[in-house]
Amino acid sequence: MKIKLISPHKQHEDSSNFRLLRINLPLLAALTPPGHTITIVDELFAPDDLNQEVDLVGITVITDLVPRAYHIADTYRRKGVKVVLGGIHPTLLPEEALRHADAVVMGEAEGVWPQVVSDAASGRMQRLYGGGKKTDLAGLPTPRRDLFPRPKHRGAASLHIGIEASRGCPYDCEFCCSAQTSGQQYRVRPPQEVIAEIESLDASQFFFVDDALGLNREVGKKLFTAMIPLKRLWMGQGTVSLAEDVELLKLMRRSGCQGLLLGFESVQKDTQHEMKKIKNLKIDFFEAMRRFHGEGISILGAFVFGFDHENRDVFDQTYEFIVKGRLDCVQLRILQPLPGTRLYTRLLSEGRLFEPDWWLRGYPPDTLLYQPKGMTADELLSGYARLNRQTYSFDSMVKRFFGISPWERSLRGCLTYAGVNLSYRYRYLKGLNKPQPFVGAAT
Ligand code: B12
Ligand code: SF4
Repeated sequence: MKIKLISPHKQHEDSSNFRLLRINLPLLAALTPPGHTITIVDELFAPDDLNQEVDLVGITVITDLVPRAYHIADTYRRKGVKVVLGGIHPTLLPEEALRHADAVVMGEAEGVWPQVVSDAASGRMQRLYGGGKKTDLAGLPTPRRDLFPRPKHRGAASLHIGIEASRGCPYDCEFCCSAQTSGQQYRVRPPQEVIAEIESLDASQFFFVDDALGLNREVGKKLFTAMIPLKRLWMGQGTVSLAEDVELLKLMRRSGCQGLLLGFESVQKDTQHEMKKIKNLKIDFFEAMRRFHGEGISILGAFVFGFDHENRDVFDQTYEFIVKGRLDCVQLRILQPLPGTRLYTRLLSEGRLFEPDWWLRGYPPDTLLYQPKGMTADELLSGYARLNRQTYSFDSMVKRFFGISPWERSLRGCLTYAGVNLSYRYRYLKGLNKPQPFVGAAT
């Protein structure tokens, strides 16, 4: 069979921010039994050619990309091509996905994809696969990155290669679907297998796609120690609690860590308790930032606005922390009630969602989709817009730059700092980060 694996992307959105060579489709390709021809299309780099002759199409779907993914699926099905949908969104809403597919794979592909392919080849595909037990991460095949189309246009140099060292997250933040998709058990890949994969990469820098890198500190220390001689540069995402362990931070730095994306979510204590994410943290946010910077690790801090316990002071308090904590870069978001999360179920039962199936309409990420509680919709949207303006101002960029001493920042670090901050500023000025007032909100 000719199999095409597609990662959809919004056709109108500027994607200059962060380019990642993802691992899910290369992993799927590696799991495919021999005897089939596979192509991978990532629309982040070029739109899919919907006229190509293929026998089976597999599409990975996250909620943000549902309209485009369903459009591609419907187009192929109209031509008689069999379509399989998989990934986070079909796992959470399989019934909805089945309206646009011949088959849906729920959960991780490792245990089921070879079966899906052989069923498709013999014309006996079932409607629903998977949803069973989680994958043992020992012995995962090496993702077929060789099948990934390498972009040749400007900016291709900033492409990061995705790699994973763990799956799952023990926390259960109300707004997150991780518990339902990756599970609450934190599973790690054996460090020697991760090392072998890094050694096989023809790249000097990569990005760990793990939700919570280094959460198992013992395994994390083994991994980072073994990475030191490889002399690669990397970034990843983790939780603020990593800063509790200075030895771990030192090993991360020595293994080539350039920066981490950390979900601070909120600076207000009541909201932190509402989320249950950060309540057992043994150090405060400022001390955490001092420790990361002390090891030369840059921090992209992520904050979310619109939690029920939050009041309108949160914007000034967040800005104060961003500047005093000298955050290297900042990602600001309005809370999004993703389907399948406890937040979604609660807001739906409280009658506070403006449109229960909002993801089918393709709203931009910062649309206010529900009636807030701790402040009015107007206060939330205008406070959020003000904070964006302040955070991405040149004044703030200059003040934050000195978090890590300029003598400790490499030339590359300075250029990255400028590049990332300017691209966020550009996004904001272009309106991508401006909140969209939603018709129906009580102001
Ligand atoms: C790396 C990452 C990014 C990267 C790359 C995005 C991407 N689309 O890959 C960046 C930083 C750009 C990013 C951005 C965003 N992200 Co993000 N991201 C991740 C992260 C941390 C890892 C993804 C990954 O590679 N996982 C490892 C692979 C192996 O897992 P997987 O993709 O789930 O694939 C497995 C199965 O699902 C299945 N599978 C997947 N696809 C398919 C397809 C078929 C046909 C089959 C059979 C099986 C199958 O098989 C795979 C192997 O078992 C996940 C969290 C997570 N742990 O998954 C969040 C996550 C995907 N992101 C999320 C969100 C919300 C976003 C943003 C919307 C944030 C924002 N507000 O801007 C944007 C959207 C950008 C966009 N339009 O692409 C949410 C999605 C929630 C949802 N309901 O869809 C997640 C799940 C985080 C979370 N827990 O909330 N993200
Ligand atoms: S810590 Fe991060 S990945 Fe884990 S449940 Fe909370 S938001 Fe999701």
